[in-house]
Amino acid sequence: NPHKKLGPQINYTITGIDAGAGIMASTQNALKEYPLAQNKWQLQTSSTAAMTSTLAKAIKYKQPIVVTGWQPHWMFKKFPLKFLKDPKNVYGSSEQIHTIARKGLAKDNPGAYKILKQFHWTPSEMSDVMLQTNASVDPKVAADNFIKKNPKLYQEWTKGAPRGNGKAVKLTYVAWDSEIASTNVMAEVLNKMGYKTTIQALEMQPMWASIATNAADASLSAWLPNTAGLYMKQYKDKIDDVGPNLNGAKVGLAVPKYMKNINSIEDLIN
Ligand code: PBE
Repeated sequence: NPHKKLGPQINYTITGIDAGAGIMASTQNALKEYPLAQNKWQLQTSSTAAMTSTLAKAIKYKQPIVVTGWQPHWMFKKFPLKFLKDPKNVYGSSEQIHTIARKGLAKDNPGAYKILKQFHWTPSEMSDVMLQTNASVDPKVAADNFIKKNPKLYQEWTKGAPRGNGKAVKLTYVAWDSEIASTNVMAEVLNKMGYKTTIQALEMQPMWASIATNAADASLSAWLPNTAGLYMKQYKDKIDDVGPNLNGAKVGLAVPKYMKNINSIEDLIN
């Protein structure tokens, strides 16, 4: 019923993901700024998997739901979703995903560093890998498939870089679908170039710390300037910001398109 107030229908709840995610911190800010919290709204912590499965169920029955949403992610391909307008710009307009490296990597391993620096792709290229893994293809196989299909990209990324001759590279990442995709592609690219790459999934804080303390070489998981902004602020003197590996990422609140009267975060409290 479009004339019924939204809040009571969904228990004033925004369905979120894991507590450590930047989108959760941004949503806490949104609760204050709009002000949603003052109007009974709350953010429910869960996981990406639980959020997408709750979303799938709501969409199946055309029920209202508000989720923490971001792109690139297969949820926007699989479900009819729209971002809510954010007139107070709490989530920032557009995000980039950056590659960060430990200080000293450029000097110790200039070949791997060059490849990391030259690695750049589009949301739709990243989505190709994510859709494969979402269809249960092993991430390593999905990465390999992608490289085979995109020899030109492989050439661009590795251009002018020396062979690795077994030199070790350790990548850390946060196990979001997007970073599972990028990290596995990078590992396969480095391995094809003769480097010996290991990858390790960590929570957000230890991932940043691993680069800042030289425990790992690089990570492709830094959503900036907003989503991981607090970590960048904390670690910016202790890491090397190699630069963006993807432009045009976006973070915010999302609802199914059939919620025609809800188009802005401000509409949640009307
Ligand atoms: N995300 C996906 C992450 C970054 C990648 C938007 C859920 C977050 O920290 O919120």
